[in-house]
Amino acid sequence: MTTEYEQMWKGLGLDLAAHDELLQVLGKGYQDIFLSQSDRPKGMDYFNFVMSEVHGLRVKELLDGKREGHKVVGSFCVFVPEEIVRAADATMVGLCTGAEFATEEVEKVLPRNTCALIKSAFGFKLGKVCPYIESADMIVGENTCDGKKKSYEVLDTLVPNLYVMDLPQKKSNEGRALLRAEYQKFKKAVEELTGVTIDAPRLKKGIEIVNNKRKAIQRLSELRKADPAPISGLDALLINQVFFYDDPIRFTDSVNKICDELEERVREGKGVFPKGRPRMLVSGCPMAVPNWKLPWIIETSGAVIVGEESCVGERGTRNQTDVSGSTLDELMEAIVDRYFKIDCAIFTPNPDRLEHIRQMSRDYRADGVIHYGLQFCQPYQIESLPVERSLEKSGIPTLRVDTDYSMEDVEQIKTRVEAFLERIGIPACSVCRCS
Ligand code: BJ8
Repeated sequence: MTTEYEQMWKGLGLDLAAHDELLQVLGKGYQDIFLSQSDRPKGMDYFNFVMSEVHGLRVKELLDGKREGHKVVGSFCVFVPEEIVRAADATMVGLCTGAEFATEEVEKVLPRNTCALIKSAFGFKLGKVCPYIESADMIVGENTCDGKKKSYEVLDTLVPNLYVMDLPQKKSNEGRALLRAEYQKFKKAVEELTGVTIDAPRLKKGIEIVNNKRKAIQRLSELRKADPAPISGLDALLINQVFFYDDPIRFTDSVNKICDELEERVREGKGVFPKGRPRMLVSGCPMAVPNWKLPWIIETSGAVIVGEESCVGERGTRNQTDVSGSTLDELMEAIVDRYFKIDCAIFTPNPDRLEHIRQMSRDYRADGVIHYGLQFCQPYQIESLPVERSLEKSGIPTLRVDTDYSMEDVEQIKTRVEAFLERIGIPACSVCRCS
């Protein structure tokens, strides 16, 4: 891939040596974590291909699209409404935030005790290794947690095209009005960027494309309720991660294809792990590519992950946008309705999230919940304590894991996960790598 795309990466201003190093680490991690799994569905071949070309062919497609007039909008958060971007014939992509990079450079502009996700976004920019941020015509920041909000002031000095969207902190009428006003402003900004006026038919089309993508993911989630699980949590997470990069129509088709295969597996009672394997729900901070550490630890410790209460997972994809409206105002209102339901921990208070975790535990028949908090992520770390207390009180065993993107604590986390599985009564023989 290196030589084929070298000119393209050079043109984007990437540091070729550093980028090469990143791809090598990524490729090795992918090989060790994903390709080493057994009984993977055939449909994962497509996602393997996407991952092998995530900095290659997909970026080329975006650049080809730009030459034909399709703008690229980069985002860090599921509050950025893709429907509006699609309505203007532009493409939305998630920006790189899942690995440590250029830490020394990052710590010159951000405090050391900033969450790994934010530091990662800066590391990819400062280390010149993210082709997506360099391809983006507009980078959308959102005022969610304090870390992101304040770091966008710094990011604004590093990129020429940052657009910051304000977001409410409370699920109140005033909060909803703020979100509506911000989405109206965002629509206008996208129209200015693209030169396209968004009318009702265009917005309807945008909504349909994004709804279809979510519908396919919801179908996948539904299939993960089966025991034995027809797909590993790692592979399901990967599909959820690709959601943010791939062409939405092709992605929808590919997810539906793998779901056909998984349906067959469920019918035949076939699974990727033996029936009765302990079922875990992972809840908490989002996991962007290549943040696979915790799921890998969980699934090599004798459990299967059956759902993610996360923005790279069900928090990000569970609700659809009502497409029945016929006017632009009705459709914009439907978008506000849909996004206002996202129960990110930046909201205060945030009881819906706890209820959602409970609901998911029941629906996916989870034996336990593993709460994933990134160190220095105040919203999720603070919320994890009442979440744990409340789940435990209602008989749902919960383990809180606070970590970052380094590999230093792998053994320590593995020991804790294994002890957790033992605590919830998983026989010692299944808490090993052989099953
Ligand atoms: S809607 S979860 S994608 S904000 S991990 S940067 S919260 S300190 S990512 Fe998020 Fe949107 Fe919410 Fe979802 Fe801050 Fe925490 Fe870091 Fe975080």
